[in-house]
Amino acid sequence: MASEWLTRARPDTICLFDVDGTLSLARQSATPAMLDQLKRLKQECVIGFVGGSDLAKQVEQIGPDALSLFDFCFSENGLTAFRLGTPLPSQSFIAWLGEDKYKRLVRWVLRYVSELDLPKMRGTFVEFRNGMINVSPIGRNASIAERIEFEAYDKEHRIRETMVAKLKEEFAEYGLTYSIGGQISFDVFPAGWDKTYCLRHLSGEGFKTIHFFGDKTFKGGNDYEIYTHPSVTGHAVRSPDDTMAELTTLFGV
Ligand code: M1P
Repeated sequence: MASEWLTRARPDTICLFDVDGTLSLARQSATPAMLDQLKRLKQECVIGFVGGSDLAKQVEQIGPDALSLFDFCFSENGLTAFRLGTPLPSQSFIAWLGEDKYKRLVRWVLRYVSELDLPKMRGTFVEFRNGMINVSPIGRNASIAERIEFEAYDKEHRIRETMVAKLKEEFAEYGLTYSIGGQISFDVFPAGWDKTYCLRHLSGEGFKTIHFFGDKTFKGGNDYEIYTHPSVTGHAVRSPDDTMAELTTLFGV
């Protein structure tokens, strides 16, 4: 058991949280009530978040104290990771895939997106991150209202699902996973670099119970793998309010 956790009432327990839809509404800020509850929870056990987004977006949502509030911060599924504010070793998507294969992939994506006829298109169709790329048919510059519109349009016209199916066919030999975790995009990363990736950073910490809370726990959702992992006690939530209610039930905080 790492000595840093001995001040917690349950030092062998960690609670991990997805961000969008679990700690906050999609791409919005966590409420003061949620942050207060997390502070109370931190007296009970160790806490961490694990999201698909990059750290900058998570800090925008959780607030400037994100790195000190959470004992573990896992961005891009844990490909970028911090323990008590200190960076942990990471791996990179581009080093894993190689420039040539990456170029073929990104050129295909941009060509495919250029031929879509969507009601609205904005900018940044591919976001290059450390551990993955994020592909958005409408573009990452969409406003909150445009996100909501696209999500509804996508539900009806299955734009992302169709694109992912075609990518799987076209790049079958690449060994990639495609994960639709948010409203306007999907993440692309090496098979196995899903949210379970973060668990390797916890080995040696002495945790007997690893709770995970997420809203996309269904098969195909980006919380599914960690939610169903044999070492994890998974909790499916419907919203940040639901997460808060579950924490009150489980920990009395
Ligand atoms: O955390 C879930 C997802 O959040 C964002 O998705 P979107 O912009 O589509 O709502 C992205 O940061 C994505 O990478 C992430 O998985």
